[in-house]
Amino acid sequence: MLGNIDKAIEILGKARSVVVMTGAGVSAESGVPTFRGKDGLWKTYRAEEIANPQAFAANPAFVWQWYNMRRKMMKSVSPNPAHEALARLESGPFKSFTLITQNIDGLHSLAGSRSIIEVHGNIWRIRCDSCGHIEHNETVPLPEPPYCDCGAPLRPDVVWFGESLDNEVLSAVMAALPRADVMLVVGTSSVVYPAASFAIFAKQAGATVIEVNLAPTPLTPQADVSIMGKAGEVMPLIARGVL
Ligand code: BJW
Ligand code: ZN
Repeated sequence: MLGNIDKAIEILGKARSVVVMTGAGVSAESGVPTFRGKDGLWKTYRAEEIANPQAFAANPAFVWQWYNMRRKMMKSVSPNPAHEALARLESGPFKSFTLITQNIDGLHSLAGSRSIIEVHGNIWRIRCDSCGHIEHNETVPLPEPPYCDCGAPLRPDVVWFGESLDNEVLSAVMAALPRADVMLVVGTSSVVYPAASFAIFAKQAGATVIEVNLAPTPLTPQADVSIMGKAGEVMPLIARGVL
């Protein structure tokens, strides 16, 4: 593992433009359960069965039970050394540094990262698909479901299966990827599209891909450097070596 960390430090040391992509594994050491693997079930339902617009239309109360449970849990957690190391890395000697996250928990922002693109939304915003109302809301628990003034049920402002990513968000991602010298992919299973395609796109545009994960993923064969380890242990070593 140390050899590959040294390689990652050397590559990042020469980079001008860095794009980081994070997933649930980065928040795992803060106590936020990941989606897949042994933690990925809630009342025997998979995330795919709850995080979709059909489930919400059929049973908004059920979907809100899941979100209330997760909002309560996410309110009680703090950034871990992986979030903190990524925030420090942003102040490194780079021309540009963009952090793309699939996480909706807001922990990168709490850790001090500034250039963040949240591709799957944020659990602390709720919105109305009927009238377009959107608000920041940290109340826990919310009614199941909460209702908009227009009478429609409010939903979390997150991206569910079968829904498109926000156009402005995608534009920001597509502006960052082709410029990347290095694409650092941390704690994601790389199975959910289109997010899983971002590292492949960056690699095809010339980026060196570094992956940090506890286990191999579908991206691993394409990664130039693969570091198997805990994000909370590996990222501080990388940040210390680069800064
Ligand atoms: C650690 C660690 C530690 C643990 N240290 N590492 C192309 C091909 C195939 C399918 C599709 C495709 N295009 C679209 C699709 C359909 C679908 C999809 O991708 N399905 C696949 C599952 C097959 N995609 C969509 O529907 C997307 N929309 C879309 O494409 O729109 C256009 C379209 C519409 C209709 C039809 C076709 C196209 C939207 C996807 C939205 C995903 N939303 C969720 C929920 C967000 C809200 C919420 O949280 O409530 O996003 S699902 C869930 O998965 C969440 C995550 O962001 C996302 C990714 O998960 P992540 O972060 O990778 O977590 P895990 O748990 O999977 O992995 C954790 C990793 O960490 C593991 O590898 C561990 O080893 C590691 N780890 N501890 C380091 N300490
Ligand atoms: Zn409304």
